[in-house]
Amino acid sequence: MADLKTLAEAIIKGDQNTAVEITTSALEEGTEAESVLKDGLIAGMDIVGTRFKKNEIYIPEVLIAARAMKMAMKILEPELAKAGVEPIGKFLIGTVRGDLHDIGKNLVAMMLKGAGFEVIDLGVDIPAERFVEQARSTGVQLIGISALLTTTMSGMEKTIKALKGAGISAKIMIGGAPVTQGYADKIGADGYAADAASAVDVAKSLVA
Ligand code: B1M
Repeated sequence: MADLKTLAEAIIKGDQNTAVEITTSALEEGTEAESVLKDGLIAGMDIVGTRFKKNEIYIPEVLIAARAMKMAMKILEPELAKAGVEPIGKFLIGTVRGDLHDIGKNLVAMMLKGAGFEVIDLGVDIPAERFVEQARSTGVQLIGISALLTTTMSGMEKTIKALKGAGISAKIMIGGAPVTQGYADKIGADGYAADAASAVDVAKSLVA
């Protein structure tokens, strides 16, 4: 019988073969897809997030865990869709215009997926108008903007103004190495997170 605790442990260790094996056998044995997601994959990623926050593990371990989660999710996603399992929220994310840094943004996106969000990743160098257009067409509840350069940070303010000006009601959170809570408050963002694990906590609190 597939053991979801062992599945969570495989995610924590970043053991993608075991993660895929247990996910497959759990589904074959008739375990509900939602339970595999919550009690196996998300349970594992929760622990990864907590350890990352406490500096017990570092970015490479998080990336390896996220890769294992991604492989297992490939098997699980069609079953979740069949079962009509809703994500806990829809999150649109991108790196601001003029900025090509995406390692941190990708990590945030992976952790959000790990926590049960549906993530629409626009990529890098995203102008304000594209955020607006995509927010409108996808109907997301949350929008995340990342910036790594002091020279591109002002693009976040422009993007927030454009989103609010267009009447988009989604909550907006920002992050990236030069960004601070003070800056987030100044430009009218609804949330700020210093790292990928905290981004999950902030996102959850904004959709609650
Ligand atoms: Co760039 N770069 N870079 N770079 N680069 C920095 C950021 C820099 C600090 C290096 C330095 O000078 N010491 C500096 C910025 C200085 C400043 O503005 N204050 C810099 C510069 C100047 C530049 C160029 C201008 C260099 C040049 O060409 N002269 C150029 C700009 C290009 C452009 O964007 N237009 C440039 C280019 C590049 C590469 C393309 C070579 C490459 C990017 C590759 C890629 O991303 N695909 C690169 C890299 C790798 C870096 C460093 C070395 C590493 C960044 C990184 O990935 N960190 C960086 C120096 C450094 O940080 N040591 C540097 C790891 C990542 C996991 O952390 O992105 O902070 P981070 O993400 C964290 C948090 O910030 C947070 O969570 C993440 C995970 O915990 N977070 C969010 C991020 N987004 C979030 C969003 C959220 C919430 C949290 O909510 C939505």
